[in-house]
Amino acid sequence: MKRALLLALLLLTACHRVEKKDTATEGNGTTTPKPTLKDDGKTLRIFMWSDYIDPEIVKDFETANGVNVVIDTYESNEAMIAKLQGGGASYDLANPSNYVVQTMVRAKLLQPLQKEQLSNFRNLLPGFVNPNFDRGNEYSIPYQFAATGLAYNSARFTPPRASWELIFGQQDTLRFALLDDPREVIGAALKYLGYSVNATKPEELRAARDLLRKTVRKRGFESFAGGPEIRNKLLAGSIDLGQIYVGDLLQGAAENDKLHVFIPREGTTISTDTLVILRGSPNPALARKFMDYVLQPGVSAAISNYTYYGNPNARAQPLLDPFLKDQPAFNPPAGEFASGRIEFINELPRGNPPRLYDRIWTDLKSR
Ligand code: N2P
Repeated sequence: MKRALLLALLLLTACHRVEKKDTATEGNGTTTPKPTLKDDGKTLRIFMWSDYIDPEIVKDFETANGVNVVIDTYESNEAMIAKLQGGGASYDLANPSNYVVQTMVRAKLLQPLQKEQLSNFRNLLPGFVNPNFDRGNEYSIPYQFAATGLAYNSARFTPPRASWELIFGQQDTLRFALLDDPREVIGAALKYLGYSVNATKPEELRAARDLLRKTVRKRGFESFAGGPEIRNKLLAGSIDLGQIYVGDLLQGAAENDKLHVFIPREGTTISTDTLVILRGSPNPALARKFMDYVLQPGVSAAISNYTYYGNPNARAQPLLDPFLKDQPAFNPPAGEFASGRIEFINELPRGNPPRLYDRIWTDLKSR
């Protein structure tokens, strides 16, 4: 598809995104639980990362199946899990990142998805099947993958170097925002310090904590925010730099060519976001039907062409917009993984490490 056509399509579809944000909690990226609705067999409820699906694709599913799809959104895995554990909200599907799938299994939040019933499962790229975080794909299918970068608006500021130093270094004049996402923020600090995004050594985590404490004390630190919110702050000029999931920025860059994103030279995080059926799903059959639908090559490609996120579907690859294939942050070259520059966030070993990460995050958020 030509870029101009893509732009026109984006502008058209941008007007009717399906996600519903609850205004009562605007700002923290989650929505308040709705009273549990009695299942009518005709409603599919999805809890998903924000700006992560093409509304037309959802509409087509509704029309083809005579059902209603309700999508609520979140900005971090932690917020999603907290809401599910808080009860009161009842969804069929959720969209966790690879590194919290087992956490959710242990918390008894998921039910096996019965992948033999998914006729389109075989369309997936082999590298995304039977992943280390969910052997046999018992609970999850890959949905899209996402690297995280640093973004700016060149109408206001152009960074002299593609480095995390712009945020973590000595400078104290740039205004910046960080993702409201603990593994991303701690991961970026670890990467800047030359450590793994999955570091578990207390001394490495202490160094990241000290660096982050200094960082949020800088005059230029504006806020922790969700990806779409950071994109909007860059557009509005209220920040010079923003840590952001690359697709969230590319969605904005399609509408404003002054928005840019780069992978800092020290490296960055990447994760696969999945679809899972929740244990309390009122309508698991419809949930499975939706999963099989997004595994169709045309549907899968349309979602990535709209959201600008990485696509795990082999048969969707020829249908992806060429603009995306040229984005190094969309499809990082294999060498970037081999060198460790781009690192998958993994689940932390159980025991002390998760507590250390939690403590760093609570400490930062209370400042
Ligand atoms: C979409 C963010 C998806 C990437 N707004 C998070 N892993």
